[in-house]
Amino acid sequence: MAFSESWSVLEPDLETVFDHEADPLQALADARIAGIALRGVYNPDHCSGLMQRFIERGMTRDPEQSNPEGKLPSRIDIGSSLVNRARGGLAVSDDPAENKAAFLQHSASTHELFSHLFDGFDNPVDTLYGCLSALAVSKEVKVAREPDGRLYGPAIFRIHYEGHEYTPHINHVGIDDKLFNYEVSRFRHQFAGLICIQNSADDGNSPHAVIHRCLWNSEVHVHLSDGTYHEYAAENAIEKQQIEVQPGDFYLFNSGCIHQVAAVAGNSPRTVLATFIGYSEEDDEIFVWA
Ligand SMILES: O=C(O)CCC(=O)C(=O)O
Ligand SMILES: [Fe+2]
Repeated sequence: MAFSESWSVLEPDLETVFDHEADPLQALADARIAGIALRGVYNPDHCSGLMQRFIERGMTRDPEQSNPEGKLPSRIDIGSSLVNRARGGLAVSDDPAENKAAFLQHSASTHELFSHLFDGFDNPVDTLYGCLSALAVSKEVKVAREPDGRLYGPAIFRIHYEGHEYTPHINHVGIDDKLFNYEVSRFRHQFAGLICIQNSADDGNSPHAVIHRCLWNSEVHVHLSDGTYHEYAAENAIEKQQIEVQPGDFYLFNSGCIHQVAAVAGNSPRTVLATFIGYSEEDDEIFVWA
């Protein structure tokens, strides 16, 4: 059986990926592969250097700080999140136009922050975009933007503390979030592209993203909403694949496939540099945002 017919993770380098798939992003869009991992694209020492900087500058909390009643947030973001600002906990209004203006303004501040945040280290956002560009065949990878040129935030650091879990879900601006007033809703497929910055354990017990070979459909939606997805997956023998990564590894998957990450345990927050990616077969642009 050809590698591309098996539901696996392509790795470890670009050459291998292109050996197996002439157009790896199309393979992801078709859910023929679970994901792509490119190992060691970012210096692990710079990963730990950045974590230290975030704590020193008060951008995230020191995991040693006590959290007796578990009241402190289990996830801290550095950057702008479209979904959180358009319709989630950081929305400023009930008016979608006001939320959009506020999101784009916040995104501008993220561009300013990221222009100096990495001073003294390699720029991990550039590394992530470089990986995507290398994987894109005849398409141009760009920071997502509105037709008037206003840019979305280019990427986000998500720092996950003890207890933080992603139960099975999808991420798709059109299908799931219904944000049709944003340019990124034009894309048929949505991917997630990340760099692992810190695992919550280095003994193999850190949680990682698990991708299910199951694209969103209305039947699955019902099971996701009523909490019976696991039963549905077992009954239908849905394949799944864990994308195991180490600090400095890039990984990419179709976020329109059901995916999950188990709860973080312990005092080392699981940290990723994360993006979403809009992709359509016939579109010569690939938009990236967070
Ligand atoms: O942290 C991860 O590996 C994936 C989180 C996630 O669900 C996503 O980026 O869509
Ligand atoms: Fe997700």
